Amino acid sequence: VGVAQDPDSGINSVKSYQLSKNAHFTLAVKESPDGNKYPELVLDKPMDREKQSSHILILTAVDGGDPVRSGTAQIRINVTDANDNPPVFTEEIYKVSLRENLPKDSLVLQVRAADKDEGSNAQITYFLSNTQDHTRTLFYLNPENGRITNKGDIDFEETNTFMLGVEARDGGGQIAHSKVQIEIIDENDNSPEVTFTSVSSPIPEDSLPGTVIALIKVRDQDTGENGEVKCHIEHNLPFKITSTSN
Ligand SMILES: [Ca+2]
Ligand SMILES: [Ca+2]
Ligand SMILES: [Ca+2]
Ligand SMILES: [Ca+2]
Repeated sequence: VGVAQDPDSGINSVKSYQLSKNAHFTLAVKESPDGNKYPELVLDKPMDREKQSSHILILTAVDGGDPVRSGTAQIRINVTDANDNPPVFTEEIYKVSLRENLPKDSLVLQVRAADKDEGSNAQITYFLSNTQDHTRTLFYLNPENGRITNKGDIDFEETNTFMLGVEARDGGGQIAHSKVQIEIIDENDNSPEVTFTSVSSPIPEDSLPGTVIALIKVRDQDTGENGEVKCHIEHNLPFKITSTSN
C-alpha cells in the first residue's frame, strides 16, 4: 500500500492510517528508519472467490495537525480463482428405461456436473469409468456435453440391465463420480419356435384316442405376454394338443 505524502513536517505530517470496515484485511502500520509511517495491508481471514470475487477498501490517512486533515485512497482487490471445488453431478445415480431395438445414436440420457469455480477450473470433461467392455461397445458418452447415446443394438434377450460409471473432471484435475443405471424394456421381437422332440410315425389305425403321437416343444424368447404361446392344430384333423407344462 502506498505511503501517504504530506508535505508538512513534524506533528502536521501523517499520524495514522485507517482501513474501512471489512471481513478479510487488516492494516499493519510500520515505521521506516526516517520516521515515516507506512501501512501494510495484511490478509487476516481467507477469501473465497466463489462468495466474493472482488473487495473494495478505503484507506484513510490522518495527519496530526489542527484542524485534522485526511486523505483517502480506494483499494480494489480482485480475487483470482483457485480450483477449490470439485465438479458435482446433478444425481448420485441416474436411472433410465429404454426399449430394446431402439435406433442407433438415440439419446439415452444426459448427465451433468456443475463446478463453482471459473474458467478452466470449471470446464468439465466427461468419461466412462468402471464400465464393462461389453457395455462400452453399446453406449457412447460425449465428453463435452455428457450426452449418452447407443452405438450398438440393444437386445433385451441378451442383457436387460446395464450399469455405466461416469466421471466428471475439471480442467484442474478435480474429479466426481456418478452412475447410470439403464433398464431395458422387452419388445415382442421373437416368434415362437416349435420343435418336435419325438414323433411316432406311422401310427396304427386302431390306436386308441389319447395315444401320444408327438411331443412338441414351443419356446418364445420374449418375456411376459410377449413370450406367452398358444398352440392350435387345424380343426379338421383328428388330433388335439394338450399341455404337459406351463
Ligand atoms: Ca475457486
Ligand atoms: Ca473446479
Ligand atoms: Ca431382442
Ligand atoms: Ca424381446
